[in-house]
Amino acid sequence: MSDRFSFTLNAADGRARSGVIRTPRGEIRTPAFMPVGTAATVKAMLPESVRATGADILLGNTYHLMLRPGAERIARLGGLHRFMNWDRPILTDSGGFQVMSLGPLRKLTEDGVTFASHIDGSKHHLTPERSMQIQRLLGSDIVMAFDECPALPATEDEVARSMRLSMRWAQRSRDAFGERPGHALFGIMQGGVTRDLREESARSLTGIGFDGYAIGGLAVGEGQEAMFGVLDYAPGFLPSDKPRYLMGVGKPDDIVGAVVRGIDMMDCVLPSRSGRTGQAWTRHGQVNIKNARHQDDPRPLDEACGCPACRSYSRAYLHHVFRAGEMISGMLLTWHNLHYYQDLMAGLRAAIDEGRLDDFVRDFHALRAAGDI
Ligand code: PRF
Ligand code: ZN
Repeated sequence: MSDRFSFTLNAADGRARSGVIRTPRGEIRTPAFMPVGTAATVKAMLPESVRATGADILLGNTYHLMLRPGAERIARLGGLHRFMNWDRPILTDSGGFQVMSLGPLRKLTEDGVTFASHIDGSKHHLTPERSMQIQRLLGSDIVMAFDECPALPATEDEVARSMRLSMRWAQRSRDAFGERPGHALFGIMQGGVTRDLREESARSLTGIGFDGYAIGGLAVGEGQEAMFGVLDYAPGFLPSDKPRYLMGVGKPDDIVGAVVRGIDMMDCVLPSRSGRTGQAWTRHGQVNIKNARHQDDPRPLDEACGCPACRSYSRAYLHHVFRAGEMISGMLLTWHNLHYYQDLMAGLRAAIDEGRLDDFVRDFHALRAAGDI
């Protein structure tokens, strides 16, 4: 295994690409979906089970881990991989986005963000430099630049001002990260739904130079049509030989649409979070296991799925354990959802490799349009 970080493209179909990111901790097949392990766990899953669904990489969060249990503590305990028993690649988000969406009291300046913890109200300061330090203490394989994602609704002026601040922070992130062989630093494009701002942001980031480029500031309430509108041009502003990561996306049809438009990596809490609220994602669309129509149904959630929930349990059982508030409910549905997401990614990769992505996408939508039976 190489001791460097690299990205190799295997095939392209239209604007979609398949490839592989190589890191000292293992390979990431792209397009990749990253399950979210915010607090050093993918909720309701053992790491070996997450791996069994097909995940090559997890996402962790600077914001949550700095507050609890603390980055210095995790470093003393051997780093995040050892701490959470996941030895494959980990990407960590940089904290700015989470501060703005979770911190109850926050103050933004040129230097960074001061905020109160959502856990105990204690005061903290996060800057590009501190975010880089925390992500190094965690031992993150893919480090994200420190950015700000403006809350919507925002005027174009506000989005422009915020994007330019994020670009100055991107340069400070780059400077503070330094040279770390085997570890990657990704820049984050901002600019809302304004083409000129997206292009300006991409020029700033490519001028600084990163190992990969994220598209931030989407999936924040603008709707799928507006998001796809930006994805119709934004990936084209980024170097084609570097990974492109769409942050915080999404539903299965968002993922398919993003991959078609040239996205290589994504993350979202949806499959794990909705597993704990009784929502399952299948080839036929969304299934609400709470619904009384499942209570006498001996069939699996999806007869074509190879996950443990579908191999060994009926819809009637999944309905029962959800209604009874049993912990196995969240475990089985999360496992199924993550398995479904990874199956979808594997299907997309194979379709790109074989030059039949159009057919794959058509079948994907046709099966969902027919609905759950
Ligand atoms: N920036 C960062 N993390 C993010 C986002 C962003 O814009 C988003 C937007 N969907 C999700 N996570 N740093
Ligand atoms: Zn399943």
